Amino acid sequence: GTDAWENKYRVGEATVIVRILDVNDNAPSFEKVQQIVRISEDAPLGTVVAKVPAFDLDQNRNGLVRYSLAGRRGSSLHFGIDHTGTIRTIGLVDREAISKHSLVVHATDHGVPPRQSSATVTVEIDDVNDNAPIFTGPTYVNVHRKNIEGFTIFFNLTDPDDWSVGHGPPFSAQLDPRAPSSIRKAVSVAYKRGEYHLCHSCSSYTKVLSFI
Ligand SMILES: [Ca+2]
Ligand SMILES: [Ca+2]
Ligand SMILES: [Ca+2]
Repeated sequence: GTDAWENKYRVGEATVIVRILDVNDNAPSFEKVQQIVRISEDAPLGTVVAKVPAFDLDQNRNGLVRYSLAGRRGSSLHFGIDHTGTIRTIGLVDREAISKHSLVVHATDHGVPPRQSSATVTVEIDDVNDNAPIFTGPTYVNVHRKNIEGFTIFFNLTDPDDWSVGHGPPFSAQLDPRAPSSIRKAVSVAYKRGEYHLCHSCSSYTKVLSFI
C-alpha cells in the first residue's frame, strides 16, 4: 500500500494567526475646530465654558486622547480642561482686564510618535456692573473769595464697565449728605453734556462729593 510517507508531495499544515497591528495613522479629530462662547464676568469657579471632545479612530494607546490648553495673556490661569475635553473656569474672570480669551485646545494621542490636533475656543466675557463711577478730578480746588459767586467747577466721571449695556453713563451725582450744611446750602451739583459741575460758593470739595 501507499502511505503518506511515500507520497511524493509532502503536505504540511500550520495555523498562522495574523494580527493586524494598529498603526498610529489617525490624529485625534475634534467635533468642532472653532467655537465662540460667552460667560458672565461673575461666573463662579468651575463653570463649564465649553465641551471640545476629540475622537481618535486608532486602538488602545494610539487612540487614547489627552487634552491640554494654551492661551495668551495668562488665559491659562483662568481656564482648565479635563480628560473629557470639558473646559471650566479655574480662576475668576474680569472683563475690565481681559474681555476676550482665545484658547487653543490640543488633543494628543498616546502613540509613538504621538499625533496631535488643535481647536480654538474664543471666550467672550459678558459685563457685570461691578464698578462704581470713578471721579477723575479735580479733587481739590481753591477759589478766591471774590470769585465765589457763580463759580463753576467742572469735573469728570468715568466707569470701566461696558457702557453699551447701560453699566456706565449717564451718572447721577449728589453732594455727600454728611457734608456740612453750610456747604450743602452753598453748592449744587449739575450734570451737563457728559460733565458734572459744581456751582456757587465753596472753597474746597475734598471729601464733599459722593456718587451714586
Ligand atoms: Ca491616533
Ligand atoms: Ca459701572
Ligand atoms: Ca464689569
